[in-house]
Amino acid sequence: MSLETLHLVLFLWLGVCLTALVASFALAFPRAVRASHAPLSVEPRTPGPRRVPVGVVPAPTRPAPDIRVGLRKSRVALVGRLERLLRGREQLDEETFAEIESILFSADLGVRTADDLLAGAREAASPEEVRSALEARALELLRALPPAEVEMVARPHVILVVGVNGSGKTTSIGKLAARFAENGKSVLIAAGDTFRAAAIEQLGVWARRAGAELVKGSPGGDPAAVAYDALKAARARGSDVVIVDTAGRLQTDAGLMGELAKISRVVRKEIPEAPHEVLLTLDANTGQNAIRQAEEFARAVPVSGIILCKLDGTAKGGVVLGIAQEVGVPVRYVGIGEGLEDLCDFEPEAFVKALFSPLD
Ligand SMILES: Nc1nc2c(ncn2[C@@H]2O[C@H](COP(=O)(O)OP(=O)(O)OP(=O)(O)O)[C@@H](O)[C@H]2O)c(=O)[nH]1
Ligand SMILES: [Mg+2]
Repeated sequence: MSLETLHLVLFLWLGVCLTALVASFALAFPRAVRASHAPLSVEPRTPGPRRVPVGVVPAPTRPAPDIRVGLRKSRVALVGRLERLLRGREQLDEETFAEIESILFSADLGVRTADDLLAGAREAASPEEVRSALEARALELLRALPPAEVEMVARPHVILVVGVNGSGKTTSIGKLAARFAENGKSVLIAAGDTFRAAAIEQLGVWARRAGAELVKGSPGGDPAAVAYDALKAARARGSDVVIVDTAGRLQTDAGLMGELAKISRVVRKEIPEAPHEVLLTLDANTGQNAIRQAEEFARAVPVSGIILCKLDGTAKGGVVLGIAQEVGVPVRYVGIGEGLEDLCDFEPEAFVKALFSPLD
């Protein structure tokens, strides 16, 4: 064997030894070896809380719904008639004021609210200024309400939804749940309407659309027990929000109104400060009767906010002003359609501006 061949064999043998040494080191201390090549991934990843447990979350990038669209019928009824009345008038006389009052009545403002707004109209210097004087007074009425914002301090944040039959509870729960889910909150809905046969199924459809979980009892069961179970489940799972649906009931039915108080009591057993919000759904089509409903429901449970539903289908949007003046509970949301996204935050400025804006 030549000297060169001997060097080559020696060199190869050394290479084999070095490779074996590195390999055995890597087996003994895998992390150290990997760390020299790639950034160290510290701990095995434990899955974080699932923010949106079930279903498909709607795209969060869609534009906010336009309250002007929902108030179109009301605006036509109010501003359209005002414009026709005042067009070409030189001055404001008693006859004109009487007609303005009747227009306010027909927009479902109620006697007290209409008179209040009329006092604003009397301050207008000319017919052209009547609309803006009414608008200014309406805004004053709405600004007198307590602020509608609610801070979510507890986990789960518990919302009880109440209202008369068909007023929009279940639909609004779907819309609310979707909003929470879009904001990264995990939502659990309690099917507290055990009375109407198809109610649980209907709520299940909304829960799936919104990306929320559903806790249900048996048909005809005790709604308070369903709410209690839902709270327990939410605590166990670490859900952010629990929304409790309830069966529709007439505000004059003392027995069923008592049932709402019972649901609140039972919920408090599990979480003493719950429910953190009691939202009352009112159908805007019912006009002045909505005010009576709000008064009665507020007597049975501590109503913290109102969802005014179906504003898109009615010219009675002015009822918001009556609610503000006579019930004193803030309107939190406005429903302007049957879709998941058809829920507006109630903002006094935007609402009044949309209600009194000139017709296009
Ligand atoms: N146009 C329109 N329709 C709505 C709105 N909110 C609810 N609805 C419709 O009103 C009807 C009743 O709504 P629900 O959500 O079932 O009302 P509910 O209060 O849960 O009814 P009960 O459970 O029977 O007491 C449904 O046909 C909804 O699609 C809204 O903002 N606009
Ligand atoms: Mg319902």
